[in-house]
Amino acid sequence: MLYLPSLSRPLGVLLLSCFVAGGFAALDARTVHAALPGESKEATDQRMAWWRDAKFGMFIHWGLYAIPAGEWKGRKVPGIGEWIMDRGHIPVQEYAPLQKQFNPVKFDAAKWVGIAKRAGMKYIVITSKHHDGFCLFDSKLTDYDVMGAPFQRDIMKELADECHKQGIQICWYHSIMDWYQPDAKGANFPKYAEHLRGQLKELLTNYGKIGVLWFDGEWIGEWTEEQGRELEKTIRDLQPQLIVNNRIGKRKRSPGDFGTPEQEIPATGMPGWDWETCMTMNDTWGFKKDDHNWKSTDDIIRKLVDIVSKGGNFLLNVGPTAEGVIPQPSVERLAAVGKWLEVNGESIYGTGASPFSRLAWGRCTQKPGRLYLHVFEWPTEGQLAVRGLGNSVNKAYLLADADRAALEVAATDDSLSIRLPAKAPDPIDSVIVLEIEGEPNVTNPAITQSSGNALTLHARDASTHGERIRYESGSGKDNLGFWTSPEDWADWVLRITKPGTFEVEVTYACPNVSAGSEYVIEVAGTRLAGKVQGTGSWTQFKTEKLGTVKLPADRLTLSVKAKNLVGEGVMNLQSIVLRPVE
Ligand code: FHN
Repeated sequence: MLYLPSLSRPLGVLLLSCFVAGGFAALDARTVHAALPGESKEATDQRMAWWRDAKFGMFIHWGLYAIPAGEWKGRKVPGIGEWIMDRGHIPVQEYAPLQKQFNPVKFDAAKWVGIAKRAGMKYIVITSKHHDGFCLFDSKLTDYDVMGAPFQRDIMKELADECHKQGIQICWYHSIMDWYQPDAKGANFPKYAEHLRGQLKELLTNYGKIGVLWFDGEWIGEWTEEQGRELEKTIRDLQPQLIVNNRIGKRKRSPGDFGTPEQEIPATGMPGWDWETCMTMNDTWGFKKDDHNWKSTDDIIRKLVDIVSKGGNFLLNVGPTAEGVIPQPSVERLAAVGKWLEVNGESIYGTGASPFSRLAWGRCTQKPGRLYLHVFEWPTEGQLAVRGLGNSVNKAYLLADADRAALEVAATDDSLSIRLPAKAPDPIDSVIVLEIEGEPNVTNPAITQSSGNALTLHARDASTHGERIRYESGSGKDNLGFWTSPEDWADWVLRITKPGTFEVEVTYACPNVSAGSEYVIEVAGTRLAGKVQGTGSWTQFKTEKLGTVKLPADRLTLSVKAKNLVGEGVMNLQSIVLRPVE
């Protein structure tokens, strides 16, 4: 009995567009990691250690959708390739026969694993079953699997064996949402949930040690946090060291070990918990023959560095063809990333997040006693400025320099100046190693006066204090956001060299429904009170004058604190400008 289309698919599409639009990812960004109930921090750290060190993995979306490859009955179907059944409004009884065409004669597990290894990827996450319900593994619980296709080989077994052989961690993606199984919607869902558990048992019993179970399709109404928690217990009984993503629940305060922002890099990472950005190399997860919009190698390397500098992992996708071939543009880019990692891998694998909130010329990663400065924009005048570092530097050298010849470092009051050769070792990202004493001691550099003596305190330069408030950017935002607790606040350090009286101008956004919160700006003993007005939305910014302050020649701290919280958030604060009064 084949499952006929149901409401869940259009609903799924609606939800997906929300996710892809970043709405969900933003929601995802607020997920707070909750350690496995009853597991000690030490045990969690031990279980997560390989994944935290790995930093870079290969996502593989492969299945029947690679056969139509974005086209159905001569018509191009918009959207991501693995959703063709939904976007193309293809009934299951028309789609499922693709199984009898699935014969990827060029599939070669050793070749795929070799591509991942040469790219410097440490784990592979492959779609054991995507939303269409087709299983790339030999399942005794359905005939809608690869053994029922002409290919008749257990692809997951071949890939898992090769990964174990070559020292790459094999991981399973598995979709909770299932457009094929008749019980996967409505009243019979508990029966499908039993089927789901059974297949996960197969995947965790027959293929050796599995690194990660990467759930997806959890947004369907039938799936609950509670079911996620129950399922987590079941699968951990099978493989206690297993790592699970937060989509086993509903991606909020869910069960699971790490957050999963998708197609985006959270502006300030996700401080205090594990997270992984997953991203396509073009615009589709599953293969589409007409999608040639490949990201450049530069872009991919800088995304990897940006993500790792913010404390995350990068899961980069490939979508193999129906014949079992990873597209050549993907192979070329991965090989180039691997070449860069051969020279600079020490600054990526096993590193921690940057101690700096922002660096104009690049990013930073760290290991005990070492800072790795990733210079994207090589300075033309031969000097690199590093502001706000309080540590003394024992040595600085280029990571690409096998001799580790010392670079000249000059310290001024709140910054370092590193003399660099005229030519960057790598045009995409050149890494400078700073050997420092002790833990990094970094303060946000003081904001200094412009030529007109004004000071611009931008959200991205603020120090934030509290659980939720953080800098966010993208999709019309460039502000302090998630200000959902009145206890959270922000401040800036100012260096006033030309004292005087300054007008205080505040630029913020706030939907009318959330307006009304009161706040106070304090600097040099003066307090200015403000009340948040509605500006129309979280991304419609308006500027208002709050009053004037007298500032002496000194290093000062300006703070902004909420007195109360009226709506969902205090405001999205973009900047505070101190403009000298003539
Ligand atoms: O609907 C899926 C989509 O097809 C793809 O698998 C991505 C990858 O993370 N996950 C879902 C959308 O969030």
